[in-house]
Amino acid sequence: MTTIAIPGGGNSEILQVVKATKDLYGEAVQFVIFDEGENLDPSAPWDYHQTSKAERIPEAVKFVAAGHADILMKGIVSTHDILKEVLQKEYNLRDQKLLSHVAIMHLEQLDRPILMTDSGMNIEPDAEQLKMIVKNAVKVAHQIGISHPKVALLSSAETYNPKMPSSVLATEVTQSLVLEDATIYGPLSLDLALSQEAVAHKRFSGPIAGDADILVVPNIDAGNVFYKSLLLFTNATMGGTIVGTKIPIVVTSRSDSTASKIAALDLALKQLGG
Ligand code: COD
Repeated sequence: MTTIAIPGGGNSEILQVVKATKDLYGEAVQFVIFDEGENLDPSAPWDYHQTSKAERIPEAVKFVAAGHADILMKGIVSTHDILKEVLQKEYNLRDQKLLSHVAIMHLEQLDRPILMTDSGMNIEPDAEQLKMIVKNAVKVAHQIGISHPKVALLSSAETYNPKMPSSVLATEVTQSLVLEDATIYGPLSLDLALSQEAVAHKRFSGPIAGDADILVVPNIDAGNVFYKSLLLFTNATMGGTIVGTKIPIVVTSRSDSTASKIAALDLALKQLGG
């Protein structure tokens, strides 16, 4: 049985996700909600803990840190607030030196899921931080069954340009990070990372050519604009998790569809080996 704690989960959007997840997984999952106000639906398939508005995040994180839940999932609360709480040393929730955001994207145009990192936590990573971000994402790729992921370090073009910080960052990481179980390469533009047509058109050749499994964005702004563009203008299903912690953390945003919220939860369950 997997227990999922959700601060700010006592609302109709999260209830929909809870019900849909229970339909999929049945008794294998249970939900514990921490929220202000009365239980919206006493017949809902969740345990409801009524707290003050200020205490819902700390109470949920304490619950997870004490080992009572396997996954922490963000309800309708701020991402910044939940991340700040998780980072508090007293909870001892860090597993890796750097925590990072990994999202899964199911795009209609591709026959495989793509991971994207970090569009949700680290704001402006330097090369050392980007290497840790890559390692965290490679681990997730292995957990979802991609044994040798191709990791594209995104920039605006495929060439080194000392005036373009993302290309400098990508070059530094490509030159200094070698993993046995992944191919890491950049700078690469998004089209050359994902589109065989673009690769053919530009006559590009390289270790990654239209077949990336992991997209690494240079900073949170690039990642967030990319993520929200897909969300607004395509039928992509996408969900994010924070990794590098002892337990996966599901990060959804209010505007995500129920399908996207379930995709995020599914990604977290796979990280547990479920
Ligand atoms: N991994 C491990 N430790 C970290 C990390 C990390 N990614 N980030 C900060 N820390 C540690 C620091 O070393 C320090 O010990 C402590 O946490 C506080 O660090 P600060 O002061 O640099 O950071 P905060 O507390 O102001 O903010 C950390 C956040 C993760 C909350 C911040 O980076 C943030 O707001 N990120 C964006 C989140 C967001 O808004 N996402 C939604 C939009 S996409």
